Amino acid sequence: QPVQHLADYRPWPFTLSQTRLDVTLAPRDTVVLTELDLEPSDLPVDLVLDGGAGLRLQSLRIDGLTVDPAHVLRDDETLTIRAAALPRVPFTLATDVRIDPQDNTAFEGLYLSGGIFCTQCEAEGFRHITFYPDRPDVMTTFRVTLRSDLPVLLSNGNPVRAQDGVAEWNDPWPKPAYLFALVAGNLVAVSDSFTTRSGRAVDLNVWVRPGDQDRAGFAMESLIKSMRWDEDVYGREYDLDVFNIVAVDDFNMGAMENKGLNIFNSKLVLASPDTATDGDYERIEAVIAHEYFHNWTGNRITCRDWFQLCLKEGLTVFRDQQFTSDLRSAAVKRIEDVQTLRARQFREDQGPLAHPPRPDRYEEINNFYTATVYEKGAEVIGMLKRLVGDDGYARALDLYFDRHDGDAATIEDWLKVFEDATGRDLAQFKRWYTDAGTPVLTLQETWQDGTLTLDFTQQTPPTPGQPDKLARVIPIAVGLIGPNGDEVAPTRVLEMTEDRQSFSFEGLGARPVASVLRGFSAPVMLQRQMDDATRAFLLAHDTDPFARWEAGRELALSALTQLARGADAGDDYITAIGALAGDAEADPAFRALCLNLPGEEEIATRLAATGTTPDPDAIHQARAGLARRIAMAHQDLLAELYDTMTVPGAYSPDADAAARRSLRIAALGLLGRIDGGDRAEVLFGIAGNMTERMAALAVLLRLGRGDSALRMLHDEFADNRLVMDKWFGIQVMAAPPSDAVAFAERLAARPDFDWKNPNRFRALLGGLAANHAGFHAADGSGYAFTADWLMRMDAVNPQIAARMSTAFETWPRYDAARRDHARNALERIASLAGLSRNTREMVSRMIA
Ligand code: HT7
Ligand code: ZN
Repeated sequence: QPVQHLADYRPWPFTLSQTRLDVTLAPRDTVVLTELDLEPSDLPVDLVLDGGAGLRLQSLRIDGLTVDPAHVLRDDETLTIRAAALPRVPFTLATDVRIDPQDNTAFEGLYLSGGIFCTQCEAEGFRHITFYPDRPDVMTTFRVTLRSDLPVLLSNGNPVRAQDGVAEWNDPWPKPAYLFALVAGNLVAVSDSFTTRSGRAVDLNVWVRPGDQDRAGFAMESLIKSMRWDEDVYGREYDLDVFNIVAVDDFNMGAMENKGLNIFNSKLVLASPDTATDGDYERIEAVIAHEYFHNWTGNRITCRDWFQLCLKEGLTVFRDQQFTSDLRSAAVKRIEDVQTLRARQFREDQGPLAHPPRPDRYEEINNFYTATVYEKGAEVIGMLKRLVGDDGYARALDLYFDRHDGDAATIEDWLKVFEDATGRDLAQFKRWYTDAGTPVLTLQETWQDGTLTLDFTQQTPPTPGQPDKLARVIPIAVGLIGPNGDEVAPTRVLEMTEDRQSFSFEGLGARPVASVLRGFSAPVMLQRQMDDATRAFLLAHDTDPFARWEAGRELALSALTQLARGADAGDDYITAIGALAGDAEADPAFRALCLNLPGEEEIATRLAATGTTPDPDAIHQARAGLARRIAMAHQDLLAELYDTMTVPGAYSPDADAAARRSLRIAALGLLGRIDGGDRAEVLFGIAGNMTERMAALAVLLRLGRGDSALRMLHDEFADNRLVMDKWFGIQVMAAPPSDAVAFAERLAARPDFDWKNPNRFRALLGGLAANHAGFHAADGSGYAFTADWLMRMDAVNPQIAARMSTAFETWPRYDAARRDHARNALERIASLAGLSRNTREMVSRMIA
């Protein structure tokens, strides 16, 4: 498949009014009978269907008659019926295809996971099931018959009948093939019901393997909350009689929003206090919501083509972020989202894989399910909302649903509803969708005669294929804090549209401190001269929780980058952070976020952005040293927090309880730097929940004294795949960097390193990539180990290999010796015979 270009979009020259599938399931030789009701366009054109060599075609008929083979062409990716063989009136095309789900290790199309037949069709998986116009703008109704002896047979839409090994499903809502799904297996359900606000009764089921029911209740609660929230906040109701969720162990991503039949990675469904952490619970709640919200933003309104992916993903991430903010702490959620954005999207934007939220070319669409499409796509919507206001946003969304229900839409359609609903011209704003790169916003301040002037400049560094960038619209939320710590000007959103622009605040009595980019009002990097005393002032007094946290973060980064360069620093930070940690008025989760030092990757990013080549070992030492100094300086306070931030009673994953645990764990992590791990040892033995056990284990592993805890965890949970994934991951992630690669090698040699399972593979390889100084070991061993495994995985599951190759995306910023090792590793992958399109595209972009 050659490079795909946005500019080449053409509508499909046929109309498809219904798809009927009849599937007889078997590990080998599954029979897929497909009937497509087609109508040709006016001009005679060939009928080109997607579907490659993996489909064994038994018969091809038009209106019951076999198509003359002379008119049929096949290549590796398509089947073509020449125009001469097609009727000029509506006709039915019937195919009989055989496939082997048992051999499908790529988990794309129909495959088997632990004896469960299931499908993954986004983005282009349906073409591995049958010949089809596998593109999102071809939407039709599906009627599906499933035949199997397995007890549970599910597909999209409403059940029509189920008896004697045959189940029929009818989906009345037209949909593209990527939303098709089927599941068949020995499954049991946790069931409930929901009545929509217009009175439709909906049966809800979360299907899991027998024995897992007692860990599916939280997923069901989350689903019900999501359904209610989408009615209350967006006025969106569910539109079928049944909503099914199925958990499977082998899944390439987190979950999939198939119409009425969401399929989930089991790690995002199954949770109990002894197996899942608070973070797992919060993520399950958010992903259940995300997939449910897709029913409107993605399914009822889908994407015209895959270039528009952020139309559904950015909006749905934005909606799930709003949902979590409403259910939990909005301030904490915003800080967490910004941390994720910086760690994943800013990193992507600074390296060779940078691309716009709406790319205009790709080779392999699966490589574009990225932080830029998802998280930056959500940030762009946040900016739109800030610019048009809450009312304008609500009007625009109502118009979007009214105007585009049933459509396969574009980013242009999306922006047009905002223009029409609010009267605003969004031509310049559109650059956020079409341009890659993170703008650098520079601020200079002047104070004269009671007027504070903020002079901003914006500049976006070149990214692959986009050397020059024009100015964007940047909403900059600003408030002013007076010298006594009171707010003298509440938040005001400045709209920057030029390369340089000044904004003045007049009539001020004394010089205030500007609190800039409140709420992280735009996804930019702010550069501003500020001394540590002023940062500490904002950390103490800012009324905007994000800006307050950010002041502490800047203080920490300022200390850490100086320490990593060999300078002496950190005293201001240590004093300020002690005051905040001891502020009993502040939310414990907020205090925990402030106490957690920036990670090594983030420090490296900051150093690189300010022109210093990051030294992973020096960064590791600097961070460990500062953590130790904080612990020494505040040991009484930290010990008190550790002792008092307990949560009485039975475990609950709610925000308040999780907040207390997060502060307790933050204290534990720091105390572990000076108590030799004694508290962690005790906590690991007595904690009744996985959150505290994992935190304790991380402390012990960092100190090289985790063996007995690891043994205990293994003895207790050897049969629990999800806990064992944690067991694999944390050993490498929390290992002293000099041991990380050796540990990874030892773990990879174990018989229970079931590497073809994406979760297990990600646990180990992702664990190593997350150990910054371990992955970037000076001898190149981290790179070599990772490259070896990527090559092995590529032959089995190209999506996973390509995705994990992003461990290398920052390689150009390191020293020459590391760069040589990384380039060698990437070149070794590039030269592998038979390398998949997925990994080839990623590696060639990284070494371009
Ligand atoms: N829309 C879903 C994306 C997805 C996916 C993409 C490529 C390969 C496998 C996949 N599994 C799921 C998930 C979502 O964003 O909601
Ligand atoms: Zn999504």
